[in-house]
Amino acid sequence: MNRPGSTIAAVATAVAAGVGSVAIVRISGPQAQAVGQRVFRPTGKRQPVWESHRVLYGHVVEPASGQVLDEVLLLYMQAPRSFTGEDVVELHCHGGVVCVQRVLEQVLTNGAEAAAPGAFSQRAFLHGRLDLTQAEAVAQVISARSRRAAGLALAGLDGGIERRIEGLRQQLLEQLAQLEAHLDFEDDLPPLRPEAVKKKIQEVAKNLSHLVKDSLQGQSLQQGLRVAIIGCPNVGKSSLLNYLGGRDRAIVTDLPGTTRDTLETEVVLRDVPITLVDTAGIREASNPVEKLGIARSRQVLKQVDLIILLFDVHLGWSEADQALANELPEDVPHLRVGNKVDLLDQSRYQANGGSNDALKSSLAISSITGQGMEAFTDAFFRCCGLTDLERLDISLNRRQTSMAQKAIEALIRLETTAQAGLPWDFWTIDLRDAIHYLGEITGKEISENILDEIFSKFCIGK
Ligand SMILES: Nc1nc2c(ncn2[C@@H]2O[C@H](COP(=O)(O)OP(=O)(O)OP(=O)(O)O)[C@@H](O)[C@H]2O)c(=O)[nH]1
Ligand SMILES: [Mg+2]
Repeated sequence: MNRPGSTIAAVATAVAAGVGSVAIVRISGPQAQAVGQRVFRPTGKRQPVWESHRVLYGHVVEPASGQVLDEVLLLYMQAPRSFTGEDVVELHCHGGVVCVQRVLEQVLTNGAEAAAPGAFSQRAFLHGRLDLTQAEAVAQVISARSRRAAGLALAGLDGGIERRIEGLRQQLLEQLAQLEAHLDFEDDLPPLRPEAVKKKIQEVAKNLSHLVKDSLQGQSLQQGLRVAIIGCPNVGKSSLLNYLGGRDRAIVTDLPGTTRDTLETEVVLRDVPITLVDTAGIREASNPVEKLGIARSRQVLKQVDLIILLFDVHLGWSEADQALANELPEDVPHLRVGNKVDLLDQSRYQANGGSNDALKSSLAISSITGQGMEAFTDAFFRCCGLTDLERLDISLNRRQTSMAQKAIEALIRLETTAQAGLPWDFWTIDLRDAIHYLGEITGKEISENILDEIFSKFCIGK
């Protein structure tokens, strides 16, 4: 991390070869204006007026030789009215990688140091421009892979997480204050009822538990799910991938053993980003290429959130399907889905009293006609534990969730203490712990190294 009080600079926009017509080099710190003045030459004869929030037009030059490096717009924002809360100069230059690098180099040789990952956001936090949950939400907004995920992240940016957690923390602080007052001035105060205190604390714990549960769903929404389609050859795995992806991504033929390698495609189902993995049909193969593909299919199963076990419902559930079902990893949820339902002779099937055993215990779909896809999608989300996505308003990230869980654990310990009838000072220990963990979420009680660690996970320029 950069020293506090230093002036830092980095490219604040996405850096990708040949993409984007404009890129921004951001300079932040007490020397920002001085650095800007060293490398910037206004066009025209009039001296530029360095007023806050005013745009200047000119060139970035190499100061010694006067060599022009790029044509830019310069935006000066005086502290504290900037993203970081410090003096900020932004150079809006041309987006080519070479241009941007040359401008950044000049800035770095004229008084600014390279910004560490997350340094701008960290300064915004340290100057009170953002609370910690808002700073973390910035990263989430940027990396959102669906509209819904972006909406959820924006709620965090708007301070939704801070308000919710701070509200709960305040309730715990009130209880702590009460307990401490009683420890100090027991005789002067009306007696405290353990039941009342316990009830308040249980309420907070319940609230936190709901929030953690929601957040696990929210994280799936943010990060997306990884889902493998697995099954015997020719059951229609690649066809299902193509159907869900809305395009012919995988090769489909009527020959068993068509897919030889795992193949991934990104789809968005009900606003959740999903990586679908098509795999080689599993069977006893003799062809060495197919064998390798099958080994990969098995490998994939260990690293997914859900396995779709596909079989051909018009052929029925076979021994081979059962053998495959038996070897699925136990800790990954799986969904049994019968494909090619359009081939079932409906009239004959119903005349038999609907006695296709394979159908009874599974979902039936057709990857050609789309039949049954709605029910399949419902089951899909249920299986992943995503049942009330629509209701979600805020979601903690992983770090925040683990702090919330620690707070809940502390409150559970407190309950045991209460059950055991231990004196008030024992209660305050766990209560303090819970308050501390909630404070770590919002940044109200957080050590410098943890902050450094949080912000270092951001990328450069944020
Ligand atoms: N009628 C019907 N045919 C289907 C359906 N799904 C797939 N098929 C056909 O079944 C054949 C095999 O489909 P694929 O998608 O290649 O099957 P696969 O499971 O990927 O096969 P491998 O890659 O060989 O393991 C193709 O001829 C598809 O057109 C379906 O729902 N209904
Ligand atoms: Mg295939």
